[in-house]
Amino acid sequence: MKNTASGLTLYTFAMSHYSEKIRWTLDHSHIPYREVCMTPVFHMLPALRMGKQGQTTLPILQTPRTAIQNSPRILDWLIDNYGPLDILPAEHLQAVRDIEQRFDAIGKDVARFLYANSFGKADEHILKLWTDHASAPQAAFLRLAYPIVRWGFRRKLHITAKRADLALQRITREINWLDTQLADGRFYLVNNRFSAADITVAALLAPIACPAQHPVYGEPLFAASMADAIQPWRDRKALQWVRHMYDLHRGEFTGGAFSPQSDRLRA
Ligand SMILES: N[C@@H](CCC(=O)N[C@@H](CS)C(=O)NCC(=O)O)C(=O)O
Repeated sequence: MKNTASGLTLYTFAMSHYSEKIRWTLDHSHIPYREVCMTPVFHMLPALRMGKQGQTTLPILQTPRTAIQNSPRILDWLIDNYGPLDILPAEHLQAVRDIEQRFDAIGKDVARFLYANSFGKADEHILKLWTDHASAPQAAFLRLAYPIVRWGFRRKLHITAKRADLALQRITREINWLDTQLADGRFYLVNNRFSAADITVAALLAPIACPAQHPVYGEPLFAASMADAIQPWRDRKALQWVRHMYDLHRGEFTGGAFSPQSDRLRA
């Protein structure tokens, strides 16, 4: 297990786009951390205990003094404790945070869309992703309980045909917005410089853009299983931009949960 001088541990799910937003922020800012990828269901108790907010969501950043749940709050903490960060420039902070908020708001829709198009069609693949970082007993439990866990996910994320359709509309609206922003030829969303706005948008849309560098969404198997669902957006300028941001700025995953020898490359 990798120790970090900073004493930061980031609790994530490999698949979580909000987790990727923070992981990328830490990697890009050269802030040392250790990443612990959790297993769905088994994350709940630790998340409740660490977050102390009655919420089970990840990411959670455990610092030597406190644990911070919720990705915008983690960025606040990083500004306070590691600022100024070049991706969170004080003079353009409001513009960056507005875009962050805008795309955080469609995170649940992206997850809903992803699971609506995977449950019942790519269950083996979902199960593999859920158990990639599990212990043997956890994996055995999830395999057995998968139908019940899937049912729980459907309920929690309100995965119905109607809500999946609404998710599609809301994602499309933000993709249209991004296309409009990029129409004047700009490369970065705020002040012509790479920022947490670009990271948030690219991370939150990664499940749809499938950038090659992403340890889950860059998997050819995942891209193939979602090919029909994401076809309407695949070649949109906005999604090409996401892949371009990954090409240019994603860099190394330094938390230790993913390496060049990761599951994906071993598979
Ligand atoms: N607003 C939260 C949303 C995080 C979130 O929804 N995380 C999902 C994974 S992408 C999660 O932890 N789901 C499991 C759960 O709610 O128990 C943030 O920005 O951190």
